[in-house]
Amino acid sequence: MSSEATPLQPHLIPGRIEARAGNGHLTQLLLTSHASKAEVYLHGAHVTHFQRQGEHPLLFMSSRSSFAPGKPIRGGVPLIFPWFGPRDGAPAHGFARTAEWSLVESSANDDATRITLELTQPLDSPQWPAHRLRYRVTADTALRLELAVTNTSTTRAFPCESCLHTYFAIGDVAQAGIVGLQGARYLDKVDGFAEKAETATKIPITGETDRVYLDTAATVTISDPVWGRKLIVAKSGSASTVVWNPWIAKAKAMADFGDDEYPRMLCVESGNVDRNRITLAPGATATLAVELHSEPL
Ligand code: TA6
Repeated sequence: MSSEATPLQPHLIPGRIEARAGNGHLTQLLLTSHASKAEVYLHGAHVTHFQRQGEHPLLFMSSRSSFAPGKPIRGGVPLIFPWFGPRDGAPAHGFARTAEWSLVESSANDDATRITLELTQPLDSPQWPAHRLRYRVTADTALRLELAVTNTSTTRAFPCESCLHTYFAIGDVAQAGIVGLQGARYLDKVDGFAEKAETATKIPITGETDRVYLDTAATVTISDPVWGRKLIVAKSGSASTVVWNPWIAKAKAMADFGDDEYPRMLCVESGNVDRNRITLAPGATATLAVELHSEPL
């Protein structure tokens, strides 16, 4: 399922929004603002880079990532829709992150550079009601991502999961900490999905960590003492926060992830998954948004 390719040229702005052949000859959009630069692939509407002037990159990208039709990109911000996690007979994390999206809008002002990408299924299919995804990426002093999902079916409700699966670049994950989730309940995927209560004010990462925090709208802060910064994950329209680091064994098991890369990344993901999944009535729209930036520690 993908949108008809639409011409890029009308939406390009020299020096602000440019297009080139990126890795794997996939179309890559370059966003330049006064404060930052970002890179976005039409493949999966995948943000692979965001960096403010004079700072470390905000996002981690695996040096082993695939860049090929039908394959997800490893790192940056995978766009997860309409299901989260594995699914019998289908790719993990849904079809949106391997679909070819279209550039439909763009703008650039003194501070911000913005694009909107779109993916539509115009008609109901046996699996899915008709729907339209519009993903707005804004580069300014922060990286702002807004995913609007519209159920364009006139007859069918659309139960779906969505998640912005952000890989943050970290100096050393073993010295990092996650603040903002104390008191939330989570499913511990490395302990048989056992439901637990988070008691830590600052959550350390000391091994494989794969947790789905539920019913939380909290802003999360990742402290990164090695790079002397904290990463702020503010969100709206999201009840779930997922925390993931593969650690050693899982890192080795992933072909598109370097064995020695796990210390330099941490996923803090914002969405609506598991019992936080949403059901869109015909004609309804739900918007999931995050604002991501770093500050000195
Ligand atoms: O969000 C955490 C997670 O669900 C982990 O269980 C792990 O599978 C990760 O996503 C990456 O999934 P992927 O399909 O991109 O390899």
